[in-house]
Amino acid sequence: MTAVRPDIAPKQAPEATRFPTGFVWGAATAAYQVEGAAAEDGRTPSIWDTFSRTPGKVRNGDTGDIAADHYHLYRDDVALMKRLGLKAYRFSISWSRVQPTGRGPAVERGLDFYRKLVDELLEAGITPVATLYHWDLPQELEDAGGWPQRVTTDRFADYAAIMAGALGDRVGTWTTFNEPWCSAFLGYGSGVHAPGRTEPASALRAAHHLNLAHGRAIEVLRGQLPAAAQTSVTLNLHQVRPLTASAADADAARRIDAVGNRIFTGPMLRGEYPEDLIADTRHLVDWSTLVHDGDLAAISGPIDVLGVNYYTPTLVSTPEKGAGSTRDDGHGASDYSPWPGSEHVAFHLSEGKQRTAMNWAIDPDGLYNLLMDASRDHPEVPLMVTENGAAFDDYVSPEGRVEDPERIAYLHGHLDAVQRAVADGADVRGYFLWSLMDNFEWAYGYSKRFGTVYVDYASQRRIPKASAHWYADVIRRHALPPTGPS
Ligand code: IFM
Repeated sequence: MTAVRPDIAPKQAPEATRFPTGFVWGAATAAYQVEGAAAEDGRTPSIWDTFSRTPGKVRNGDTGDIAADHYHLYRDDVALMKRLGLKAYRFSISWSRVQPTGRGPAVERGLDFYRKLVDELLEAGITPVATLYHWDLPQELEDAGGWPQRVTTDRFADYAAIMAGALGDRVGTWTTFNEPWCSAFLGYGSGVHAPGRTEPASALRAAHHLNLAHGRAIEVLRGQLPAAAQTSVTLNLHQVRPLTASAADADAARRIDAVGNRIFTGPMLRGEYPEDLIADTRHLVDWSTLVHDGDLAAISGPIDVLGVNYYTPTLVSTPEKGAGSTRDDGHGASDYSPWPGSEHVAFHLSEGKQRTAMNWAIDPDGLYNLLMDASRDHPEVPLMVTENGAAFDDYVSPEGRVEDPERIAYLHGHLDAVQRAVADGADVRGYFLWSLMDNFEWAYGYSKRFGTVYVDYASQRRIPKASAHWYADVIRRHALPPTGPS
């Protein structure tokens, strides 16, 4: 995605404009963040189980052992989704629950959980949207080298075949990876995510193998799923902005766009790695041996939908030598850039914007620009907003309510941005709020609440926040309320 967009000036959509017919309203979660039942029915540890047990890696020593106990409470959760009027539920599958060692035959008890979840959703009239991988690699595969090793793509293709066989008759929309950038660069670059390795070259190798695993899984899914099934990948495309108009800051934005966005969109949607990325990272990997003949063709097989996740823009500069970075990406401070090929780039907090509890600037125009950029750069593929939302310091009032006007304002602003992008020609097919309910926010543990439904972790009681009722109203109207957040 390009950094500066003088050609696209955001404008206000007329109030109460309805969303397109068929626009999908959903909410999303991920297996490790909500399921719990970490050692039940044959599940074995994933890299997140190991990482969260490593002292100092996750705030308060929190783990996903119990999380929101969705594994046991999924029926109640689906009933709640139905009451809120959700039309779709985006969930991910825990690989080590269905194929504990990441190899060999599947465990029926693990598959049964997802069969039952999907049946419950279908019964409630809610479309299931399954993601194969949301960051939780089986630990045994990490022990064998993890994503930096090419053989992991073989394992992923086998796993995709297992899941297509188990759920292909009832799940119509499949996503290979959620935010492979995080798996590669937070997992193997900065190490603030599992498996916690700090090896820039491994991060790049992981990125290529995640791309290849995506392509191979798409081929497997296509071969096994009914023709009407939709395949996709979800990327957290960075909406990169240079701090100033200087050439040095423009170069910082270009580098971050390369290693944050085009490293995935290039091979997946154009069948090539960007030349500037290869040049910027040549000191770390030999791309000519990393990328084998046939890889790019495999990676660029057609997909039906591109999922995009957006929370906040990325403001970058090339600081003078010796000047410090004010970086805070919400995923933990780091003394060096986790972005190979852009080691000297500094990250900044935008001034003058309201912030969420993650300290992320609230900037709906970033979503508008992201959607417009993506539809300009890849007009052949429809878009789906697969995650958008915000963490705030929610609490239960003495009356038992959770008022979250900031989240309502956030959602209103971002849905307005979606609507403006649609009005200006972007083919956006739906919106998934992150998250259905409060959950394990990775290195932040349970300290950050992204849910539109509050979870009291002591009792596992669910309390729909005011934003859940507001979102239900938006879904009912198929439009934003005319007067804005109440
Ligand atoms: O909670 C995460 C999710 O797992 C992936 N996208 C960003 C969310 C908020 O940080």
